[in-house]
Amino acid sequence: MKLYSHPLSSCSRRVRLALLLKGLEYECINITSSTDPEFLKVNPMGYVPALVDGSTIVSDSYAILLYLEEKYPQHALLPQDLKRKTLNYQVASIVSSSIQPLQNLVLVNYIGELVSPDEKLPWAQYHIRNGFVAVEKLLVNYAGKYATGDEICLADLYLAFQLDNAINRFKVDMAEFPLLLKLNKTYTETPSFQQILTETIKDDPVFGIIKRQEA
Ligand SMILES: N[C@@H](CCC(=O)N[C@@H](CS)C(=O)NCC(=O)O)C(=O)O
Repeated sequence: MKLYSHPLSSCSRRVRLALLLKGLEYECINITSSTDPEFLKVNPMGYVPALVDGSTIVSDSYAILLYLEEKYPQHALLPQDLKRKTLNYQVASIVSSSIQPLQNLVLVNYIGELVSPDEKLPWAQYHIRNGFVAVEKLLVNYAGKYATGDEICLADLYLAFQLDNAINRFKVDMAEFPLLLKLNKTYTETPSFQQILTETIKDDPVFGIIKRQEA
């Protein structure tokens, strides 16, 4: 298997954690330009992640994770219980549709250029907060050690790296999200999450433009 990825991409990190949990070996190819013609042959969108598994090419983390779950069922990422399974779908969808695209670096940079550099941070914080308000309420009666119980599931893969972005990159005030803060503490103390969180590349053309501390 080959994974086209970037160490600081939350979308790539979700997939790398799934591969790690499922014990799957892969070659990791770091993409630092979304206009790389060779990469565009793999994913015409130019976004990471993209997975090549034999003759199967899958891009978009949600599709990749569902593909991995079906093909490699070890360390299941979806609980059997339908209510909890549906919660996992909801959290994944909220993060991937209603938070991450609104705070991705390309859009945040664009807001900075179009409106003002001072608007980048409030823009990102506003959209992250909206999503977190919903997720905190959704999980309040279901969370255990992890988001939807005591096992690491799909929702955790989405939340962990979105929380890292919110707290460390966008300095979101987390005081109103006690459950999410507790989950974040658990993630940062869990070795598999730690392994993915600590991989970085400094200064590259795509992600280095806005440094983590400045965005
Ligand atoms: N829905 C896609 C979003 C992918 C995405 O936004 N990837 C970002 C990194 S998290 C990216 O490739 N950014 C580089 C760029 O936009 O040029 C997924 O979940 O995989």
